[in-house]
Formats: sequence, structure tokens, C-alpha cells
Amino acid sequence: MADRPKDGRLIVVSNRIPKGDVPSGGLVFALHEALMGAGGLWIGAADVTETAEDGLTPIGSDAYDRATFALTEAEHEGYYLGYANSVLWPLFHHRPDLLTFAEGDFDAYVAVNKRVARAIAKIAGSDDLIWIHDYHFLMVAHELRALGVTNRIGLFLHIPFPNPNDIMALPQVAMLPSWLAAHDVVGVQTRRDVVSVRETMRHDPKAQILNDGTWIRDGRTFAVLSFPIGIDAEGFEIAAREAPTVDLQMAPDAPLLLGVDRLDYSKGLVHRFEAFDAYLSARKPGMPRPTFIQIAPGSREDVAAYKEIREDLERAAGSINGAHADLDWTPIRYIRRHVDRDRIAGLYRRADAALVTPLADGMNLVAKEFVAAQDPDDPGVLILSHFAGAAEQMEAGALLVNPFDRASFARAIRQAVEMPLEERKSRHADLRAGVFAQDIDWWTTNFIDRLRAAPGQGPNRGAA
Ligand code: GDG
Repeated sequence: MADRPKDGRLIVVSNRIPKGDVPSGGLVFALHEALMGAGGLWIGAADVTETAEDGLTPIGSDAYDRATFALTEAEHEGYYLGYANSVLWPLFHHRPDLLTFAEGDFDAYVAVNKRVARAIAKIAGSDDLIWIHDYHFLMVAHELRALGVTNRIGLFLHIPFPNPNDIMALPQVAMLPSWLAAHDVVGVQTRRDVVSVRETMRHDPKAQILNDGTWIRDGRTFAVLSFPIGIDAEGFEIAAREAPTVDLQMAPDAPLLLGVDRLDYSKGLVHRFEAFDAYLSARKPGMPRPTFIQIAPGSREDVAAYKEIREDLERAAGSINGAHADLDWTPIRYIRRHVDRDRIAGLYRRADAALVTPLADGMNLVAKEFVAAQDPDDPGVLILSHFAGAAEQMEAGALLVNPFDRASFARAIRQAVEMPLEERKSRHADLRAGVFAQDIDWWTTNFIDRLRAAPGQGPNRGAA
């Protein structure tokens, strides 16, 4: 493994870790960028293992080291597909109706969180910074404190935080404040999420908020702050400029609308298709015929709710195309396969509008990638949902929509397609300045600096 810097190395933990050379996907790509700058050790889940042994298996070493923890088939089902993605994910995306509690899932989550904590406790030097990512590991810091680890520990939650009503549907709700309080810094994407965490902490009789906004619980202080994640804006702009041209077989004056999302019920894809349907229905004959390309590679296909959303979406695409298509025109092109990053970058640049309209989303990197990829002299328009975390930073330049309100969403599509060049340029300039200033380096530096500066005050042994 690489040498440890004198002021402590960075230990990052996330469920997904790149096993090959080129990481893809929002979180993984962001962490890769962060570690390229800071160096350190990245710990993630192994592909399923035979036995659940303790310890870490090194899987690569370059600008930073990578290692995996063991995960059995049964744990993959209980911890990953079960508690993480059928309980926490729907709950944190405001969908308590989709919760599926299965016997043993929480036990698997506890077992994996404890194994990860034991592995970190064994290798962490006293000055190392521990940075935990996302809802898969909410208990790891609490376990580390129980093992006597006094290092500074940060948590960054990439997804939204539930409101105080929804959180009551979590059987383990009473434990949540002690899990959160075991960190020194709890980072969320938006100010709205900070308010939601605060609401949950307020219901905990052991927690107290101090005048400066930090919390104290069981003698430890911790901060809850927003750190909106950014992208490698410069890299994306270059990838978009240099992307291979794809012949889309469209009329030169036909507007191109683009959506890029993991296939997930939180992304509002059916609502988006229906709004596009409403826009097409209101379109006057003779107006340019738009094409809407939706890229939505499948994810978590072993979870029932994901099979349902896929079927719903296929039905919607088929019926909308059936109603509006012509011999030489298919309005919706729905692509379920993974598309290479440079092709996506090229499509972003070519698109006249991006539809980024989730029903709930921690941030949404696609909104930022689209802006970085556009030609500033002839930019497209970002149509952005109020419910994307990105709306907090991008409301001035984007066309904000409520994805549940089909008629006004359809009007926003029309406004985007017909927007004059000067307005497009001024909206884009505003968005671009933000995306380039608050990029992935800005995010990493902010979080790490804040974590390093945390007072840190020893273990929280035995706190419940
Ligand atoms: C979580 C939070 C938060 C998608 N399809 C393809 C492809 N993508 C890439 C996009 C983008 C990424 O995947 C998706 O990122 P998002 O931010 O939209 O969403 P999640 O995966 O749900 O990520 C989210 C994020 O964490 C970071 O904190 O913003 O709110 O849910 O980069 O470009 N990339 C390629 N082919 C595809 O087919 N190459």
C-alpha cells in the first residue's frame, strides 16, 4: 500500500468501488476524483464471497489504494438488496409506501456494518481521517466508537434525508440519532436536508443543539452541514467537445430533448414521459418534430419495485409513441443499455434541452454534466425539478418544474424548445459559472477541511 502522509491519510468507505480501471456512475466517479487529489485508501464491497471473513483484501494500488470487505450472497440480499435498497432508499426518497421489511435484513445490515468497522479499526492510524459514504453504512461510526476509535469520522449522505413523518416508518428510528452522533461531521447535499436532519435530532431527548448550530449528544459534539456535490466540470467540457459525432437521423431543425438516469422510481421517468406526451398533444401541425432520447440503464433489478418501474416505463413509451409516431418519426427513443461516457457527453452537447426531473434526488449530477457540456455560444436549456438537490444551486438559470404538474411541465418543454438565443446564453452563463466554481475539487476540499478542523473528542463508548 502507498505511504501514509504525515498528517494522516484519508480512508474512504463506500459500497461500490471500481474493480476495473475506469470508474463510472455518479458517486463512484466523484470519489475517484476526490482520491486522485488527496490519495489514501478506498474500501468497498467485494463481489459476493463464499465466507464472511474479517479483514480487507487489497484490489489495487495507484494514486490511492483500494481494498474490499467480504460480503456473502445472503448478506448481499439482506444488507444490500434488503435493508439498504428496500428500506432506507425508498424511505429516504419519500416513498414509505414502497418499504419492504424482510426478516433478517436488518441483522445482515448490522453484521456488514460491524465487519466494516472492525476492518477500519484494525488499520486506521491515529491521525487518519475516516470518510464514510451513504446510507449503506449508517452504523459504522457508532461501531467504531464502541471499538474505541477516536479518529475524526465524517459521513456524507448522497441521497435526501427523510422528513420527520416518514422517518417514523423506520423500525430502527430510535437508534438513528446515536448513529448520526457518532460522527464528527454529517454532510448532506442541501440546506433542506440539514433542516430534515435537525428535525429528527430534535425528537431525541439526549440531543441538544448549541448556539453555533452544532449538536451535542453523550458528551460528543458533531456538526450537520450541507456540501452540495459537484462534477469534474472541466473534464466533462473537454469530453463533450471531443466526443465522436453520432448520426441521430433527425431533421436539422428538429429539437433534441435528453434524459440520462439510472432506471429508478425516484427519477420521475413516467411523469416525464407523460409531460412529453402532453407537450406533443399540444403541438401544432407544421411545428418541428422533437425527439426525446431517454437513456436509463437498469439498476437493482432484483428488487421488485425496480421491475415495476421498468414495466411502467416501457408501457408509457409504447403508448406515447403509438399515439404520436409517424412513418419517419419516433418521438421517444428509450435506451435501456449503458451508453459510454464520451457518447453521453456528446449527446449532452448536441441536446437542445435536458429533462432532469426527479421526484426526489440528493443532488443529480446529470444537471451539472449537461451544463458543463453545452456550447456557451449556442447552449441548450436545463429543465430541472424542484425536487432535485441541484435546484438549490441552479434555480436562477434553469427552468424549474414540478414533475407532478403535467400541464405546466409540458409548457416548460415548449418554453425550452422555443427560447431565444440571448435568454439561453444568459441562463447558461449563470449555470456554468456555478458548475465550474463549485466542482468536485471544491466539494472534496470543503468536506475534508471541515472534517480535519472538527474538534474531535474521543470515543462515544456504549452510548445507545
Ligand atoms: C447518487 C444520488 C447524487 C447514467 N446513465 C449512464 C451514465 N450515467 C451517469 C450520469 C451521472 C450518473 O450516472 C448518475 O448520477 P446521479 O447524480 O444522477 O444519480 P445517482 O446514481 O442516483 O447518484 C444523486 C449522486 O449520488 C452523487 O452524490 O447526485 O442524487 O442519488 O454521472 O452521467 N453514465 C454512462 N452511461 C450511462 O448509460 N457512462
